[in-house]
Amino acid sequence: MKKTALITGATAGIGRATALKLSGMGYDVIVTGRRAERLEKLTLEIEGKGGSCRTLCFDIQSKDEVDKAMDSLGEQLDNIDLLVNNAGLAATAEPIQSGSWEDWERMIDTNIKGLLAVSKRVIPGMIKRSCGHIVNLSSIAGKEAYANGNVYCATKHAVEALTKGMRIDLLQYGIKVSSISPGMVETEFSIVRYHGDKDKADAVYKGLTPLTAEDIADAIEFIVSRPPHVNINDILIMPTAQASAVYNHRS
Ligand code: 8X3
Repeated sequence: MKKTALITGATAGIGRATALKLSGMGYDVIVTGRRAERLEKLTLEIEGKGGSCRTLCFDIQSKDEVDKAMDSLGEQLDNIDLLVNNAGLAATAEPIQSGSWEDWERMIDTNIKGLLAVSKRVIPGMIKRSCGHIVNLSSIAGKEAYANGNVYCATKHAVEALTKGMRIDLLQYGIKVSSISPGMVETEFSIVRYHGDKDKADAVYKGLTPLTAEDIADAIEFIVSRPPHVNINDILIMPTAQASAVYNHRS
């Protein structure tokens, strides 16, 4: 029987690459995001390759919008085999003394509360069927704090704690819980972090070869294709030119 995967934040970057990868592996995919046009484009691309794709357009920061979208899935909500909690962002790179409350809330509401809102609706179906797999997108920022990372790092540390807590609570139901923790990946991530300043975003990756969204999708393919008795707890994945959150080798 075909499996179903729900991928949040699939309009771009890692979420989009993961949706394409999972569809290529034979999953029926449900892709979520705020930008309807991009979701439609992704659907056409997946369907053009013979895959099946359903879109849910909502803002993950709103619990009401999440609940409405999840309700619209009807029976399919109880039959999600794989949840990839990808939606997340860094909304700023300011020191703690000058960060804005709005940016902090956006990160907390997306990276922590959004992940919880979607998981809360998907987990009951997994429990009913005593199977399922949740893959949370963490980050090197979930392992280390770095200058000007403050609240973003805190949200990713929270994702780490939630991954561990979910794994313990869901153990008795045979539900796998994994995380993947990337270092530098060149996507729209830095453009969002620097509020659209492309020069600042480009400077982050200047002089080194960052990871691509496809590199992360490849690692997710590995995580989800292990045999039933194997769970990958976490993959910490960095560009060769990055040794830690702060040590990079630039040419
Ligand atoms: C994204 C990677 O290095 O900006 O989570 O924290 S980093």
